[in-house]
Amino acid sequence: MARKKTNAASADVEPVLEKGSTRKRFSNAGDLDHAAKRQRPEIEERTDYSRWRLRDDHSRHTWKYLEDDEAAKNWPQTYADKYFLGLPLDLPDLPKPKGPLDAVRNGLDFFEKLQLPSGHWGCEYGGPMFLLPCVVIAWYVTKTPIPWYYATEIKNYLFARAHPEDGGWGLHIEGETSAFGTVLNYTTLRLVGVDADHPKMVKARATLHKLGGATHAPHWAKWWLAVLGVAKWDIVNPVPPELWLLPDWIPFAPWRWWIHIRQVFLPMSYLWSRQWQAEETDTIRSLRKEMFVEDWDKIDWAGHRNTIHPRDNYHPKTWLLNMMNWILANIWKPIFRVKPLVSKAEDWAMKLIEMENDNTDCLDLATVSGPMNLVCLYARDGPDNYAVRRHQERADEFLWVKDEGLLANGTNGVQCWDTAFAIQAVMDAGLTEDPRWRPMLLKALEFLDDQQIRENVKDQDKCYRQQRKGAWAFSNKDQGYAVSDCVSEALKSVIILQKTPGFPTLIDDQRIFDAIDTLLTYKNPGGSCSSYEPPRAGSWMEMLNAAEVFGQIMVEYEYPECTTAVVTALSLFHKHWPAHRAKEIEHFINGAVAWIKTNQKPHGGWYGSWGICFTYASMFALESLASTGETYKNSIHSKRGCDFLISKQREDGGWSEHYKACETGEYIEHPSGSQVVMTAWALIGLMKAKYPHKEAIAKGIRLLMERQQPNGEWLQEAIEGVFNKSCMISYPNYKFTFPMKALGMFSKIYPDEETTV
Ligand code: LAN
Repeated sequence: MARKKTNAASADVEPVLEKGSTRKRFSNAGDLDHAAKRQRPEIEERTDYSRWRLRDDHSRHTWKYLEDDEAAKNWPQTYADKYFLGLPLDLPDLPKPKGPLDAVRNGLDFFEKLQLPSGHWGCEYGGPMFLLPCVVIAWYVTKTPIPWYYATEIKNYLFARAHPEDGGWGLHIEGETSAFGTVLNYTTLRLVGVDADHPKMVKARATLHKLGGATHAPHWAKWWLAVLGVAKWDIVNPVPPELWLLPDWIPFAPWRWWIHIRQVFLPMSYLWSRQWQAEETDTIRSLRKEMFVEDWDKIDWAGHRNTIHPRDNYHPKTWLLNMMNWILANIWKPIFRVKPLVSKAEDWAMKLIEMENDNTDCLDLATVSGPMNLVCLYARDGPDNYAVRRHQERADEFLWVKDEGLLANGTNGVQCWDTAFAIQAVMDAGLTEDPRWRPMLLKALEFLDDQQIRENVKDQDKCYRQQRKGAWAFSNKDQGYAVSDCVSEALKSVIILQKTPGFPTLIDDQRIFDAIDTLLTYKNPGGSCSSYEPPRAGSWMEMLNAAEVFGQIMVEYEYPECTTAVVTALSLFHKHWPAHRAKEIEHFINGAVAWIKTNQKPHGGWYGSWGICFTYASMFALESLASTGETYKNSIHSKRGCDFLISKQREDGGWSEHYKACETGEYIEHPSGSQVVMTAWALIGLMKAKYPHKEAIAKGIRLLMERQQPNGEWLQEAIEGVFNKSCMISYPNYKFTFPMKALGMFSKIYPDEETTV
């Protein structure tokens, strides 16, 4: 069946499994080498960038490559396509801003062009260098054909992101070369068809060998190599699915873990239990020779279970975990893993994966668990199972194409999150009633209306999910995981617009109450909020953190960012609906603000877990304090927070924090100088706190205006986001939304200064 011609504006849903017919499948699970020889992706120098289109099916992103000239002509590239692909937009210069509000207008003029057909803003969401390998290895072992245009741009992206000197890869795009990054990305390049004797591969391999070879990679990389058959399973520390059979009251039972580690551990444990390996191919045989410093047949696999390069060892395994691993590998596995127990554990693990399939239509939580689940389903059911094919199809939603090539995003997008901030930027500038921005805002509101989650998941208790009715996810309702701050930011944006004259009430009171009811479930005993769920166990669980490369991954923690978002959403709601659950809301807000105070560091700042780092979290914390009337003048906490930020302001008026701050817990300056995003965060914090010395703020505002381009845009600078302390992640839309918010706030607070900044 030929792919039907379409264009970005006609956002009809793609028929289920259409890809099964366009990306030809291998007809049987016979000799992959044979098939691979026929189907091995051809790698070209590059693809023709005028043929890529981003398709937006009600928020589901997929990049299409239009090989057919006619199809390309019928579906022209939009500004957004061209912008994401790094193609020239040829936009005229806008009138030079006379003041900050004009700068916001120019910014909006540009940003409006990036709004996607279903009303949201999207963007690349890359940064981590271990996600694309998850997708590609899963494709390879499940014999999912990789089209030449994917293979070509994967190669281009990974070559573009190789370290300029040693040719290796790090944990994330700005990180130093590590065994994790190099093992996984070298493997990926080989699997998409790059030859081992390509000069860049020779260089990368030499670096890998200097790092000790693949035996020195962390647990997650060893697991993927075992699945691929490049390593033997004995090199992988045990991941027993039996843990899922533990009664819920056990303090370390997996349902208490952070949702991401839970969802990654699940497929990991299933394949570990089965010691499943992909069908052997020439490439796999060759990788065994390429990736190790020792002779493959002589490697002491079990002896290397705990071998790890120091650069990858951000969170060394504790004595407790080492002891448990030893017992599991040497006593539990050989003696106690009797067949009935093993099958029961494997069956239950698969049942939990099936519930995740049902709840997300085979998309899954994020870019690690999705590909892993695909391999599990394939291992159990073979290639023609519906869920296998649906996973193969939906994996495309994790991919993104940019000027450097094709990468994998951290989630299936940033749709609801960035759309909420875009609306708030317009609101903070006082422009929501300006008819110029009405169509854009209305589309954004319609999008949030469409994306509100209307029901809890099926079998909520059985699969240990959090209540989610009335919530918004970070990306879209397909993924469907409520996050405290994503619900809050979206809810605020909806309330703001629906209370603005001229906007329709698309979301009625009952649906707003649903969101509030869910939000109230996020209250932690100490007053704070976490991300997906309230913590289900203490931080002692980090003793069992086996991932080595990440910190703070085992359980939920308390975050000033999430806490603030909830506080401000509840405050706004309470203003408009003073009667609904009023007591609880007041109690929630007071408790949360009290917690924010206890979370302040001795230097006056707050540590951020999702943005870099103290600048990000201090902005939120100062807003929390301001929401109950605590500002620079009347609150010692607010004053200390402002003084902290001011102490970090640079000569040119900007702020600049390096990602190392997230790893070390100390404020560290970025060597490349002031950054617009951090400057905006600091300014917003100061303005929320009513910092009285205008000149310092005006200096930062001037920097934001100077950095704005004549067409209204801001250029990409250093990476903005982080997770699990060690891994950075890009939020490219922040360079629009936060500077516009800061400029807009300034123009409202100092209306007379419009022309003098
Ligand atoms: C995200 C992205 C959004 C982010 C915010 C909403 C900004 C935050 O305030 C709460 C946490 C949340 C939802 C978040 C959690 C961790 C994610 C999902 C990510 C940083 C995007 C990618 C990351 C995920 C864990 C990547 C997969 C890696 C593993 C270690 C499993």
